[in-house]
Amino acid sequence: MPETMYSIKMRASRAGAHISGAERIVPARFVGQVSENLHARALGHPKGIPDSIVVTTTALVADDIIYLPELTVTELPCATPSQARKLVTDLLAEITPHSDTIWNYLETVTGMRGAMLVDAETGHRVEPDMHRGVRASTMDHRSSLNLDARAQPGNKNYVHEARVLAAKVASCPHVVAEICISDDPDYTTGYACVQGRYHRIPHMKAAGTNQGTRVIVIDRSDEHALTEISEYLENQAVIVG
Ligand code: PML
Ligand code: MG
Repeated sequence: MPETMYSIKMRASRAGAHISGAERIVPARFVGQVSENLHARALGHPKGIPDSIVVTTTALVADDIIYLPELTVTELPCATPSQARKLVTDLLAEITPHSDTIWNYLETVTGMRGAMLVDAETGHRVEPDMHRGVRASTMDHRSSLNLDARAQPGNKNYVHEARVLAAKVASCPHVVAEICISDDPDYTTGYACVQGRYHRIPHMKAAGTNQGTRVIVIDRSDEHALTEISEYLENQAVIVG
C-alpha cells in the first residue's frame, strides 16, 4: 500500500498577533521530524518569541492532490521601493485600471495571516474576512517527498516557499495576479506574478520594517468566484515542482 501523505501546518503567534506560519506535505515517515523542524522555526523567527505554536497534521487522500510545474521566473533590476512601485504598477496595468490603489494596499496594510482579494474591475477589497484575509495553504514543493527529513533545515527558504505559493495562487480559477511584499523586516525582495508570469523584484520595501502583505487580484465576474477561490487556495492540496 502506498505511504499516506500528511499536510502539516504550523502557526505561531504572540498575544493573538500572527508571527509566522509554515507548512509541508510529507509522507508518513517524515511527520515526526518535520513537526520538530516547524517548531524550531517558530521559535527562531525574527519577529519575536511566540506564546502559542499550533501544529496541525492531517492525512490527505492521494487522488485529491494536484501536481503543478514550477513557474518561470524573470528577475527585474530594481534599486529602490519607488522603482518597484513603477515596475509593479506597469505590470498590473495589463489587467486592471486600479494599479495605484493596489500599490497603496501593499504599502499600508500589514499583519494579516492571509492575502487581500482585490476585484480587478473595481479595485475594491472583497475578501470575506478583512482582518484575516485568504491564506493560500495545503501546499509544498516536490522535494519534501524525497528528502531525508533529518536534512530539512528549520529556517525559512523564502525563494522556495514563495514559488510554491505563487504557483498555487496562479493556478487558482479566477485569479489574474498576485503581488507580495514580505512582512519579515530584513527580507526586501518581493514579486509580482501576473497571468502566470513571476517577476522577482528586489527592494520592494525599505529594510527594517514589518510592513508587508499579499494582494491577489481576481476576476469576479462569475458569481461563485469568491467561494471557489477561498476553497481552492485554502484547502486544495498542491505539490509544485
Ligand atoms: C515571504 O516573506 O514569505 C515572502 C517572500 C517573497 C520571496 C520572493 C523571492 O525572493 O523571490
Ligand atoms: Mg511573513
